[in-house]
Amino acid sequence: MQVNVQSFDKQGYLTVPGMFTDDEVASYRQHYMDMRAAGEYPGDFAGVDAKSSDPLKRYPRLIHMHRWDKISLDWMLHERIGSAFRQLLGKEPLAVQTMLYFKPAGARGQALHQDQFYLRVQPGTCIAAWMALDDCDEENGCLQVVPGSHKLPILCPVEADTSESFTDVTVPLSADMQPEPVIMKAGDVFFFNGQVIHGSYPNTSANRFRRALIGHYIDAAADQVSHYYHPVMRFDGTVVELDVAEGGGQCGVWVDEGGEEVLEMSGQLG
Ligand SMILES: O=C(O)CCC(=O)C(=O)O
Repeated sequence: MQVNVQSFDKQGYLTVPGMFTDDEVASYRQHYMDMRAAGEYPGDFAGVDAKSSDPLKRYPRLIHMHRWDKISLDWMLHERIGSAFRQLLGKEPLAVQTMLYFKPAGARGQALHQDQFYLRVQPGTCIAAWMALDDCDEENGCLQVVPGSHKLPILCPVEADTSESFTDVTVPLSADMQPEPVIMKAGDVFFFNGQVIHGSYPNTSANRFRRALIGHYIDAAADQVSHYYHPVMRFDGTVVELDVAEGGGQCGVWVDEGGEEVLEMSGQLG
C-alpha cells in the first residue's frame, strides 16, 4: 500500500484510509471487548469497576497488551503498518507500545498533549499509528490535531480540565492555533509524529463507542527512549537494546513579544 509521504512530511500526520478490512476490524473489536470483560490487566491504573458511573472505570484503556497478548503483538508488528513506516520514515521502525481505548458513550477525552513529552526519544521523535475500530467523528470524540504543531519543541505542560479529560495535564496553544477533528472510518489508520499536539474531547453520543487500537514507534536511528517503553522491538519480533532516556530538559512557553506570541525555551521539565 502506497502512502502519501509528501503530505506526512508537510503536516506531520496522515490518514491512510482502509488499511484494515471491515472483517479484520470486527474481529479486533470482539477480541478486545472479550478481553476487557474477562478481567483486570497490568496497566489498569485507574481501576476497573463494572458498576461505576464513570464510563472510563467500566471500560478503562488497555496498555502494553502486546507483552501478553499475541493478537496485539501481531497487530503492532503487522506488515502493513511496517511498510507504511518504512515509507514515512525512510528507516526501519522500532515498536514500543500498544494501547486500546474503548471510549464508550459519555466518556471523557484526553487533553491535548505531545507524545514525545512521555517517550523522550533521542535523537528524533516518536510516531504513532492510531487505528479507528469504530467510525469516529466529533459526536463520539474523535481525535483532534493541531495543524502546524509537528515541528514544535516539547511545550511545558499546564493543568488540564479533568471534567473533560481523564489526564490532568495539557499544553497551552497560542491564539492562532486551533485543533481540527480527524474524521475517520473504522479500519483507517492515522499516523502522526511525537511533536504533533493532539488529544480528544468527550464522547457526547448516546450509545456509540469510539474504540481505537494504538501503537507507538520510533525509528532505528534513535538510541534512547523512556524507561516505561522498554523492551523495544524490531519488526521481526527481536528485542533491541536502547538506553533509558532520563526526565528533565527544557520546554517551551508562549511569551508576548511586541504583541506577538512566540515560544521561549525557558521552562524546565520535571
Ligand atoms: O484516542 C484518544 O482519545 C487520544 C489518544 C492519544 O492521545 C494517543 O494515542 O497518544
